[in-house]
Amino acid sequence: MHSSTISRPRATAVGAVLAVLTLVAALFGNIAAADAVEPRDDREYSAGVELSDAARAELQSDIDSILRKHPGGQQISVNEVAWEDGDVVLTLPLPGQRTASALAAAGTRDCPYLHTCLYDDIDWGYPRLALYSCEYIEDLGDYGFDNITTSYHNNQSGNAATRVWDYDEGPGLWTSFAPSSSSYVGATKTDRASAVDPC
Ligand SMILES: [Ca+2]
Ligand SMILES: [Ca+2]
Repeated sequence: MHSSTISRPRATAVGAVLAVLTLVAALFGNIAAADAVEPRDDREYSAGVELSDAARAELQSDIDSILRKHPGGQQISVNEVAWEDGDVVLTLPLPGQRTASALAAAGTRDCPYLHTCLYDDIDWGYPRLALYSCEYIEDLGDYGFDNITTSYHNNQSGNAATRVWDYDEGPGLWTSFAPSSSSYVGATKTDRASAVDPC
């Protein structure tokens, strides 16, 4: 909590502290309920040392399914598929992180610099689709991301605008200007994005 918080009557401050403690307890409760949730750590991913054989097989099964359904993709790591020479990269959560929204709630805006990213879950929860090229995408379904986006992180430079539509030539949903992000695009816009002009 910031020390600059406007001073309040003691009763209110105690209430606020209790509310925070309740929230923290709820978050930890969720984490405890999820199986084998581990903090996200890209170094461990690339090293692959934290994945059991079963977890790796489960993940590979998902990757294989994506490669079958969305032609032109190439697996570039244990949990990533790239299209368009790497301009489009889909990153899956590791097994055990599928219910890790509570962890993501800590705020992991992790879109690579100069990219604009769409996320399936609130608070930048994976799967994540990272876009580099400014090439207009008329069907996010080409990359398994049609009607999926729930949060976003535009980490491009120079105020670059990312525009998102419900469908090609359909109603606009939102425009973001780099750098910016949203932990939740809202009930009327979530799981609707189908076309995007990255920049
Ligand atoms: Ca979603
Ligand atoms: Ca749509």
